[in-house]
Amino acid sequence: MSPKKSAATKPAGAAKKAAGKAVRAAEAVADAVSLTDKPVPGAPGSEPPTLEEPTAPREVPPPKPDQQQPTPMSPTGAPSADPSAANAQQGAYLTTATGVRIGDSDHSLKAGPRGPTLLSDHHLREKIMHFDHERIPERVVHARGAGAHGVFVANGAASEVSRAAVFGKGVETPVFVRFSTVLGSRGSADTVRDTRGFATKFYTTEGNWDLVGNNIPVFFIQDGIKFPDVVHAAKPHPDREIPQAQSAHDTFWDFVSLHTEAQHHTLWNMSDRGIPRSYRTMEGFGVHTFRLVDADGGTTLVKFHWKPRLGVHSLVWEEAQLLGGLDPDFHRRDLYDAIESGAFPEWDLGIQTFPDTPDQMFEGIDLLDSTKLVPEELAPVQVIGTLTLNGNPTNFFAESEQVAFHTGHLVPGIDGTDDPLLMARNFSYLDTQLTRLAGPNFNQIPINRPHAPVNDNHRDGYHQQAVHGGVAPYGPSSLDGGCPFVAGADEGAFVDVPVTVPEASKVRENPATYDDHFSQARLFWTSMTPVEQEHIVAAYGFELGKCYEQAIKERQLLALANIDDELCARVAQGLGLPAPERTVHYDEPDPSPALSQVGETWPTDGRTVGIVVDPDGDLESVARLRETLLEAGLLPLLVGPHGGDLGDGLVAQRTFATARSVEYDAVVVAGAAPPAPDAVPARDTEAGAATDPRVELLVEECFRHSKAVAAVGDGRAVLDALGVGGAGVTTGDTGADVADDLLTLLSAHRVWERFGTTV
Ligand code: HDE
Repeated sequence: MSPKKSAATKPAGAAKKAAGKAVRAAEAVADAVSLTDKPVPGAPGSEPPTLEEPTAPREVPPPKPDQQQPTPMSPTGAPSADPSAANAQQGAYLTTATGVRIGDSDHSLKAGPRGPTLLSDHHLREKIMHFDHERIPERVVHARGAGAHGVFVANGAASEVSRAAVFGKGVETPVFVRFSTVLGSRGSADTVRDTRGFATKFYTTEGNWDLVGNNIPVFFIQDGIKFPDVVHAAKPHPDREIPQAQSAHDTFWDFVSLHTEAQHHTLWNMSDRGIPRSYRTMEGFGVHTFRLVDADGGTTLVKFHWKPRLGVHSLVWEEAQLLGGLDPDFHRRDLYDAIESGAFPEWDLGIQTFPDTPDQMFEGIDLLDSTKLVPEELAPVQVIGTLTLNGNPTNFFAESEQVAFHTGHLVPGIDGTDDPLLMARNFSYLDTQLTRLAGPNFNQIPINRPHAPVNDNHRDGYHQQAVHGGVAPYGPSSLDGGCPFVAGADEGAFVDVPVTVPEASKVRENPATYDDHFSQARLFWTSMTPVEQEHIVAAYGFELGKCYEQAIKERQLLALANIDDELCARVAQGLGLPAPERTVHYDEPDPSPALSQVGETWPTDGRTVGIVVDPDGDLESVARLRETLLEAGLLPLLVGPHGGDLGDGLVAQRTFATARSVEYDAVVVAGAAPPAPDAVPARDTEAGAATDPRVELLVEECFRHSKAVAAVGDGRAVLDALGVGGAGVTTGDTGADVADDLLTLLSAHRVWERFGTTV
C-alpha cells in the first residue's frame, strides 16, 4: 500500500483525537502540570549568560541537551574510549594551538604602548594565521545546507531483497542527514525556489552507506557529462554574478528550453515542491535506480523514497519571497527548533521494486533514465524502515560543512546501476572532496569516520589522523604477517554483481528511450489539483517574466505547448505572447494522484502558532491556549506590544516589531491590542486606530496565504474590522473554544478553499 495513503488515514483521525485530548488536558490544566516554563527553542547556549563578564576560570559549559557530536570513533573506525568531550575544547584556560596557557589575548606585543608590533608575538601570528584560513571552498552545488543526527531503524522488509545488515529487522543505525538547496552560495536564503538535497550517511556495521538524494524524484539531465552545463546555466550570470540562488534568469531558461530533457525536473521546480515549508515536510528520493543483492546473490532493481511522517507541505510563493529577507535561515531554524523542542522529524524509507531484467525497463519506463519516475500506482512504495532526527549538530563547520557524501559509498547488498548520471556522480563526489576538504584523508574527519573497522592500506597525505603501524601497506606481502587480507562473500565482502553488459560498440549516444522528454512532464501536470496547477502557472509566469530575452520566453513556451496546451496558454497570456502549437506527440499518460500534496490531513507536530496578546486582555485564556498547543506538540509563540513580561507570568517571545506572519502556520488574535508606542506614526498607524497596524498585517498576510486564523474574546473585533472570515477562520470566547478547530485546520496544512480555485 502506498505509505502516503496509510500515513494519511492514520493522522486524519489522529489529529482530531490529539486535538480533543489536548483540549481536555488544558481544561484540567492550570494547577496540575504547567508547561508555561517550557523553554522556547533557540537559546544560544546551554546556560543563560551573566550580566557581568565572567572572570573566574571554570570548565567549558556542556553542549545543549539537543546537541549531539559525531560518535567518537578513531580515524580507523575503532570506538573511542573518551565519550562526548572527545572532540571538544578542554580545560578552563585559553591556550595556544599547542596547549600553552595564555595571559593576554586582547593586546598584541608591542615595543611600548605606542610602539610597533613585534614579530616575536607568536600568539598574535598564530591567532591571525588560523583566522585567515577559517574558510574552505564551499560546495560547487548544494553549498547552502543544514544537517542533523539521527537513527534509522529497519523493519526487516528489505532483508528479502538485500543482504545489507542495515536492513535487518530491528537493526538501529546511526545516521547524519544534510539537507540543502542546489544553486545558492553558502550564505544564501533557505526558501528560494530550487531543488533540495536530502543526503543521508548511514554508519552501518559494514561501513558507511550514503544515500545522496533530492526532494524531487527526477533530474535535469540523463547523462552526467551535462552536469557542468546545467549548473553553469543555473548559477548566477558569470559577468555580474546575479541573480543569487535563483532560476528566474535568462541562462537557466535558455538551457532548459534547448535541452528539453530538463523539462520534467523544471516543472517539478515550478510546482510547490520547489518551495518546501520545511525540511521536515519534504519527500526524499534516491532518483537513480539501484540494485539490491540478496544473500544468494539474487538481484532486484529499486528506487528509494523517503516519506515524511508529517506529510509533504510547501510555502506559497509570497511567503518564500518574504522569508528570503525576513528570515533567510527559516528552514535550518525550523529543523533545529523542532529537534530542540522534541518534535523529532521522521521519515519512512521505502522502496519501489522492479525485476532485474536485461533491458532494465519497467512498464515501458527506462529505469536507467533519471528524468523518469515510476508512478506509485504502478509500483507501490514498500516501507523498509524509519528515520528519526533527534540531535542537532554541536558545531556547524565540523559536522554539516565537513560531511562528505559519495554515491560510491555502498555496502554489501546495495549496488548501483549503469545509469550514466550515477556513474558520473561516482567519479565526481570523490574528486570534489579533494579540493573542498584539502586532501585524500577526508574520511578521517570525525563526522565521516565509519563505525566499522578500517584497514585500507591507504597511507600518508595531508592531515593524516591515523598512526598506522607495520611496514607492509601493500599486497601481496609476507611482512606484517600478510595483513590485511581480502574477505570472501561469506566474510562480508562487497562483491560486484556480475551484470551482463550487452556486446556493443563504444559510442557517444543515448538509447532511443531517452528521446521522450515530455510524456512524464505531462504526467506530473495532469496529476496536480487545480490549485497546484495555478501555482505552477504563476511560477512560470514569474520566472519567465524575469527573463530579458523574448526569444528565450518564446522557446520555453514551445516546450510548455508539448506538455499541456492550457498550461502553455495561461503562461503565454501572462507574458503577453501568443501560445504556440504542440509539435511533439506521444501517448496520453495516466495521472498519478500520489504526486499531489493536497487533500489529506497530517500530524501537526512542531507547527508554529503566533498568539497576539493584549496585556490588558484575558491573559488566563492566553495561558490556557498556550498550554493546550504545547500539549499537542506545537510551538506557540506569544506576540506582545513589547518584549518581556506581559502580565500573569506570560513572557513575550515576539513583539509587534519582530513578528511577521511568515513565521507562523496559524495566528490567533487573543486580544485587541491598540497601537504600541513604537508603531511609526507616519507609516504604521493612523491617529485613533483601534488596532496596531502590524497586527493587522499579520492577520491579513496569514489570511492571504491561506493559513488558519483564529480570534478569541476581544480579538474578534480585529477580524471583524478587517473583514476576515469564512473558511479557515475560527472564533470563540476563550482559547479553549478554538483549539480543536485550529488543530484540525493545521492538519490540512492550508485552507485550500481560500485560494479560490476548485481543489
Ligand atoms: Fe550531486 N554533487 N551531482 N546530485 N549532490 C554534489 O558533491 C554531481 C546529482 C546531491 O549535502 C557535490 O560533496 C554530479 C543528482 C546532493 O554534502 C558534487 C552530478 C542528485 C548533494 C556533485 C550530480 C544529486 C550533492 C558538491 C551529475 C540527486 C549535497 C559537493 C552527474 C539524486 C551533498 C559534494 C551534501 C553534491 C556532483 C547530480 C544530489 C560536485 C557530477 C542526480 C544532495 O560532487
